[in-house]
This record gives sequence, structure tokens and C-alpha cells, in this order.
Amino acid sequence: MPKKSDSNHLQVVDAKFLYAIATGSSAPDGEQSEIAFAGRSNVGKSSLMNRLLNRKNLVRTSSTPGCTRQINIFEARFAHGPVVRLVDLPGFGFAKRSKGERAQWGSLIENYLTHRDSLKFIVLLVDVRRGIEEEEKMLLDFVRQTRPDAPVHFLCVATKTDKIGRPQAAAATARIQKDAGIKTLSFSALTGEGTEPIWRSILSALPPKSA
Ligand SMILES: Nc1nc2c(ncn2[C@@H]2O[C@H](COP(=O)(O)OP(=O)(O)OP(=O)(O)O)[C@@H](O)[C@H]2O)c(=O)[nH]1
Ligand SMILES: [Mg+2]
Repeated sequence: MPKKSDSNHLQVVDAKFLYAIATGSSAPDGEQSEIAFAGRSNVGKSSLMNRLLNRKNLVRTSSTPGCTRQINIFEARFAHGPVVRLVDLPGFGFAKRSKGERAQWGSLIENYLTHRDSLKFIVLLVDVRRGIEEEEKMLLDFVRQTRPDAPVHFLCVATKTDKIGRPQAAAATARIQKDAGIKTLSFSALTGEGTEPIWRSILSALPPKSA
């Protein structure tokens, strides 16, 4: 169990939307480190971010896959002052869009992942019932290959664990960790289980700056 003071440290007291990057637009690197959330459409990126930001619906969630079409950047301030930035990436692998649209989204994400100096940490979300597939492997390989001089930290999160039993979720999370080759934590947006370990894992790699 975390000590009470640890939990207080993880308390986000202020969260706000900063700005969006759409196709064709650019945004200068900020001073704050950025933590990006990547994964398939509908995997639960926005829901995880809302939990981390301690807000019900600051980051738009949707039952329509592929809803997030631009890169949205949010800022979180902790109780003791420091600030981090959370970045909601458009979901990949949404088959119903046109080829042209998919190419545009692909280049928006690829540009960000390749050229963003402030990007320090990627949280890769994987549906616990689905596991690691080709797209997730491609994303991991892509980032490792295109940023040899600016490495980023990775964490994998197995989402929607409330949809299956506890032992099954634990086994599936272990399997995802093995397949991805990176640390993997379980999470449910419904119950909030996993929120603190995820914050702790991010912040141990990336101490937030005081603004
Ligand atoms: N039961 C359950 N439902 C979840 C969980 N996380 C997300 N959902 C639901 O799954 C749907 C998609 O969640 P989002 O957070 O919008 O997913 P997303 O990855 O941001 O989706 P896009 O922005 O479209 O790529 C919503 O209906 C959520 O309520 C979870 O942990 N448990
Ligand atoms: Mg979303």
C-alpha cells in the first residue's frame, strides 16, 4: 500500500486543455515534458487520461471509434506544485475511415512521434481482451527506430480489466507484458483500479517540473 503522503503527491488539483495540433498545423515544443497516450481507437485512451487528471470528462470520450482526430494536449498540476503535460493521440487501426483520411492521421501521429522534442514518455494502451497485435508492435518499433538520439520511456497499460475476471485479467496483462517486452500495468476506467500505479510509474521516470 502506498503511504498517505505518496497518494497526496499523486493528487492532480488542476487540469486544463491547452491546445490541439491538427493535420497541417504545427506547434512549438513546450518547456514541459509530454506524456503521450497511444493505442487503437476505442481502447480507452481518453478514459484513462480523465482518471489520471482526476476529471470526469475533460478529455472527450466516445462510443464512436475514431472520434479523436487531432492531437490534444492537456496540462496537469499536482497538489505540491509541479506540472506535466498529457497528450491524447488519435487512435490507430480504425478501418472504416477512407484511405486518404487514414494516411493523414498516420502522418499527424508519425510527425509528432518523430519530431517532438518534449515527448519523453509513451503510454501504449492495449485492450486486455485483445492483446498485442501488429499495430502495437509497429508503433513500438517505429518510435525506437526513428528516435535513436531522443529515446522515450514506455509503459504498456492493459485496459478494460473490469470486462473479464480478476485472474484472467492478471494472466492477460502478464501475456501483454511478455509480448510487448515492456512493463505492463492493468487498468479499469470503470473502477479506477490501476490509476495510482500508472502515475507512479510515469513520475518515477519523469519527475514533473515546477512551473
Ligand atoms: N467497461 C469499461 N469501459 C471502458 C473502459 N475504458 C473505456 N471504456 C469505454 O470504451 C469506450 C471508448 O473509450 P475512450 O476512452 O473514448 O477510447 P479512446 O481510445 O479515447 O477512443 P478514440 O478517441 O475514439 O480513439 C467508451 O464507451 C468508454 O466508456 C474501461 O476500463 N472499462
Ligand atoms: Mg479518445
